[in-house]
Amino acid sequence: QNLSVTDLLSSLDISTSAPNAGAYDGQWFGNGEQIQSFNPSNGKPLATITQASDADTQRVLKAAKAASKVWRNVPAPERGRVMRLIRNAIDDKVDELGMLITLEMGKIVTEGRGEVVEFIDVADYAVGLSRSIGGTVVPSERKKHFMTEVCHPLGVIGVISAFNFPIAVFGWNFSLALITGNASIWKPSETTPLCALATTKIITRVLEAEGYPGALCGLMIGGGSVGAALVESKEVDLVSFTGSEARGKLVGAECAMRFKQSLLELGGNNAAIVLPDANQDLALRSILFAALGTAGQRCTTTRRLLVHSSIADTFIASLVKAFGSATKRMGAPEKKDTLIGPLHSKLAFEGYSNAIEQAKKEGGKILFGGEKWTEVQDELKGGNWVIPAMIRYDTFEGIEIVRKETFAPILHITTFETLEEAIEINNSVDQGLSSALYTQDMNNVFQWIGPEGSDCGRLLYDRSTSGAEIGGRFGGNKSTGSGRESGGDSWKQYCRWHTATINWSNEVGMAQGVVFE
Ligand code: UN1
Repeated sequence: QNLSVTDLLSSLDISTSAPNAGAYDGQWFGNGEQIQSFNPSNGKPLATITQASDADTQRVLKAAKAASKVWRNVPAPERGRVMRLIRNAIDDKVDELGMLITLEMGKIVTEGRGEVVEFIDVADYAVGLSRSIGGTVVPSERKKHFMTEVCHPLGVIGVISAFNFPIAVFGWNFSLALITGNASIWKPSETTPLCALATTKIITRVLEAEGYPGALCGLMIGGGSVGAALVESKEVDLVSFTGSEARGKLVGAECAMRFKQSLLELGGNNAAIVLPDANQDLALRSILFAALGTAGQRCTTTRRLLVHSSIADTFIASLVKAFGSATKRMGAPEKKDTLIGPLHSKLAFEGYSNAIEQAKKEGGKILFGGEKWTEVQDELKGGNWVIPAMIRYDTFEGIEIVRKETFAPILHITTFETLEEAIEINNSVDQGLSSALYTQDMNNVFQWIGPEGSDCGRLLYDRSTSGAEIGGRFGGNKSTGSGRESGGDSWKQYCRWHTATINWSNEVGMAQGVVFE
């Protein structure tokens, strides 16, 4: 914590005096345009990166493909051993990487560190999987036949990640891709390149020390053309994309046109529902974190709050008070007591302002915030600071702004009369990532997770919409996309699957009783 920015960056092998190469294929290089990475809390540049040029991307793609051909023959438990060494190397730098996330993304220290822990957790999970993955043996209907599912690596996994989880989301994909026998190529967000550089350096040093190609963890930093190279390349077998619905729709379509797999983790428009019998103290604290954590910039952030009309006025008044206390602790994210950091970019700032304007036009009543933060200390003047907003509506019906995801701390609030009505509102938007219910009645809980309950990929009860642990499959439904990442059986998506039938009789027995003689 007492390190200077330059010391911190140099402890992670990032230069602040010369441009850092932004492409890696076993060697570091870069011939594209130079970009700078900025600290979002004060607008100051952190370091310069030379992006990957078009030719550079082709070099990384080829190297990854070649590396995948080496790695696919390595037994899975050996892959797991290497994964464990990578996990330990990440763990050795957990505080430094966490602080880098804080500096470059803008999230507070505990959340930055927590994000690295999320990588370590999924790495542990992957190590375990490396001793257990495989298909099942299926009973054959024919005598002396053996039928089994066989899984093999897909080849090269392209990971396009977003600024808000600049390390963990790559960690989810990389860890599963590695133990299932694939190479990865990472295209991080252009605004968090240093997190990607530092992580790739740590991982590839381990790979090389163990005698494996560093290109198993390829990197290409750059903008849309680098992303397009990954999506369009024949060398890439699956694209795992995290980002906006608009962009994700195109990525999904481009992949489908090429018969390429895709995992899409797109927008969330997550609701929390508070019933009259809820533990209101728990609900309040849980919703406060879900709405304000990472300054409202998680895909799992609670964006819509539905409170039963009988408790609405008191509950909402308490939440306004809680927003007030939390906002007093807004400031430099690297300071220990800070709860709310800056927005990551100028673009997010504009998104916030536009959404507030639209909400007002549509009849929303601002209960808290809704403006730029003007009392900001001098040293933070260059940052993207806003006061988190709470906006109340008589109804969400016919209100457009509550139907889209604004990546900023804005909580839209309305009331309801019955659980059925609340579930209908929850399900009425295009997105389907995360959803939370607060109640003390178990019948409500089962209704929530039942066939007529929430349609989201994540169903929470007395828990925040955000802050998932890695053990469960992570992902959403509807316009949030398709596929699942991190836990559960998500690893299966990184494999190609075969059903193998072995006839060890001397008969040409047919299935379904067919006779062909
Ligand atoms: C994201 O915001 O893209 O559940 C991922 C959470 C985190 C992951 C969020 N574990 O909030």
